[in-house]
Amino acid sequence: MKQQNTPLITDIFTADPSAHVYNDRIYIYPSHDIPHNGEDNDNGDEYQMRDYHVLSMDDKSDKVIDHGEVLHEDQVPWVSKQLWAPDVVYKNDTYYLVFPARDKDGIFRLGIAESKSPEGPFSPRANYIPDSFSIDPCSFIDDDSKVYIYFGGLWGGQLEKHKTGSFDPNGTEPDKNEPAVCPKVALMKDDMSVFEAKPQDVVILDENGNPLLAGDEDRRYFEGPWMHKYNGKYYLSYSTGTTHKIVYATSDTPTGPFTYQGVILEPVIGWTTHHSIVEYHGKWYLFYHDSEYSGGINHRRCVKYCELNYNEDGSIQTITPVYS
Ligand code: FUB
Repeated sequence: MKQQNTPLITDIFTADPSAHVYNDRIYIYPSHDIPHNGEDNDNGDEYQMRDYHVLSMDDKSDKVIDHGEVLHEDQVPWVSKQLWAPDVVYKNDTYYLVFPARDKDGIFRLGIAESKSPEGPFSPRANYIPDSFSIDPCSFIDDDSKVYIYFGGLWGGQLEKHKTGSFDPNGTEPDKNEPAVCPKVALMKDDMSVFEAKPQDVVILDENGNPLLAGDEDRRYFEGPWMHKYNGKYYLSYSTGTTHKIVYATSDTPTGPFTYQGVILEPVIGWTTHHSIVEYHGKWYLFYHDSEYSGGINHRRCVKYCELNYNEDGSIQTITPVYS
């Protein structure tokens, strides 16, 4: 298996890795960062991705395969720009790539593209999922085969602009002492066509049972949700954005409420941090990205991985980034 904490590949920049095990291999569905010399801003305009590649690896060799371009924005009728962090779910003998992008009005939506192979290529649907918005979809398939889509991201991801139930270009984050904006979850219909119902808030509570506050930037949700199940508990992990951590909260149900638990990954080099968690051959792994290889340029990121360990009580051991 590729050496831990080193870029999986370096001939293109990759970020936002969603890792899954299919056919005894780890498949990684990342964003594809495009180098340019534009400036960064709070709207995320520097993240100008136009296509997706699929990577895969196993623990028999150190070779990571880049399966090439599997979807390009020019193939998707509803998209104007910015193919951001995707994920994949396998159901109905089909691999569904769920991805965010701006529609023709500049509003982020979630779309679906399908393939019969985990390697793609993926064929996009003509329209985005009705009632979808914002970014960073994580598709979680539960033991009963129900598929939940968790999503949402503040600032460039526009989550705070949907507080009223529709897009408000002037929407802002709540005051510091008010409950934070929640990530969203929607159950997919079994045929993966549409959401069963409108997306719901995923509430994250503190140790006293109160919703995390908007001013609690060390713990409140910012973007990049991931869901996994361990010993019967649901673990929601996410980025805190402005404080650059990957943290997690747990619940006995997939829709919460969740209770904040702690830090999984301390800040990495680069502004964003984004991850996924996967079990492979009895070990757990964290896939993440950083900007080490580009010398700290925020929009030139590389996907890496390392092992993730649980304590006996089910808590996750905090990882401090290691550099090569
Ligand atoms: O890659 C673009 C955006 O940066 C993602 O959607 C966020 O999670 C952050 O990683």
